[in-house]
Amino acid sequence: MKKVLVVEDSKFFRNILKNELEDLNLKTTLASSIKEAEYYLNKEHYDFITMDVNLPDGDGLDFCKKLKQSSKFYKSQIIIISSEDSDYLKKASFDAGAFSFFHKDYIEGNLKKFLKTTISMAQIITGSANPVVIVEDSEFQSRYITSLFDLANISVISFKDTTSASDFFSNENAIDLIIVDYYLQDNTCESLIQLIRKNKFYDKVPIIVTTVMDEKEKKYDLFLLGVNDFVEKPFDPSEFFLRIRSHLRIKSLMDMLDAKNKLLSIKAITDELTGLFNRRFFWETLTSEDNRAKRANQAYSILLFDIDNFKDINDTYGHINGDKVLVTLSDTLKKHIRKFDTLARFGGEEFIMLLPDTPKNKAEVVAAKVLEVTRNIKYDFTDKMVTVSIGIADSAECKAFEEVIQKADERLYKAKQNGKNRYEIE
Ligand code: GH3
Ligand code: MG
Ligand code: MG
Ligand code: MG
Repeated sequence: MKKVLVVEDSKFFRNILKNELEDLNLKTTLASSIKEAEYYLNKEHYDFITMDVNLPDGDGLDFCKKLKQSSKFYKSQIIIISSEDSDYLKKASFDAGAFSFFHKDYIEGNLKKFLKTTISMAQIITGSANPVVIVEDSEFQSRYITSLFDLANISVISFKDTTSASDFFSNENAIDLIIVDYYLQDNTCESLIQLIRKNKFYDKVPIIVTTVMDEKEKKYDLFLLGVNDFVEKPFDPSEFFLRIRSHLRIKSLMDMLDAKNKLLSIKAITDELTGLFNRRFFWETLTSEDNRAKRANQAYSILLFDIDNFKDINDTYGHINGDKVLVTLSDTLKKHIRKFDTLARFGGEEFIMLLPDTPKNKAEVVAAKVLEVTRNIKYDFTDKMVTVSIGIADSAECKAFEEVIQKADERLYKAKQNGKNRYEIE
């Protein structure tokens, strides 16, 4: 249950406030002076404070400012309540970090509605998994925005100037939203926005600019720089939450799409059973390596290998155990290849390896290693050794990459003819 502290010296208004708030299922505590309010605030946290301006032991606005500046109390949302309804006082309230401003005549029915909307607005914001970044040079404003996010249970990372923010945005940090003040002490926000939009990592993170200006041209410019929305100060919390909600929802949908696309593209190049690259990916890799090797005047090798007597394994131990051999062999070989080598499943029980910058005399060493590693794998369904035969060819002896594969295939056949569990290189 949310808690409210009413700070009001007039008994009459205290009762009005009490009645108003009680309908809301909020726990209400009454204080008639700053001193009394401090006593309650030190005992427990209040989500909201209604603050009278003229209090017997001081000024409500000053007290508001003091609370907002304190790292202990700044999270309480303060609603200034006054019998005076001037624009000056409203502005002073927001400058003091107030959450909202109410005229005393306007309380009945309206304060309740306001709090109810704000609380439910804050609760409808879902889908933010990462923090929000605030770049704001005014400590008050920064705290105010932070407190709005606190209500919505969203964590905040804040910066006071473009310099420290620039450092942050030069790196890759998982965040869901950026809120930037238009006028910053060391600069306007344009250069920072350009920097953020230059970093591809942040291209789907919405940017909202907070502003007091209503200059259309400037807004157009900012839109063109990649700003997604504007919020004018002082904020109307409900509008703020609605905007944040829609931006966070879009961001989370885009994240979902991104994750799905990533998965799809991984799927498109991966062999489902073994997790190795598939044939299609191998062809693409081979094509680009062939180009690269020609330009660099280097030779690459191809190892084409095939499990020996695999049909017998299937027939004797069953297809499931046959699959187990394919998976175990793949997992084991994956661990033994170099980072820039490509291992793929080329067909049923046939594998292919591309070794960049490796002439075939060096590839021979790799082939010997593959034979040895394969022979040493232990399976739980048989004590028998599983072996492979390998054909080796390199690009130095061929005109085109198709020819390299063809040669490797001929030598694989030769290895089978010559007794299997061996490689052939000529
Ligand atoms: P060789 O030593 O000459 O290569 O003989 P082999 O028995 O390994 O070769 P063959 O081409 O006669 O048989 C290959 C077998 O591999 C037949 C096929 O059913 C099996 N196979 C192909 N893909 C898979 C698979 O994904 N899982 C399983 N369990 N078996 C497969
Ligand atoms: Mg008073
Ligand atoms: Mg075979
Ligand atoms: Mg075969």
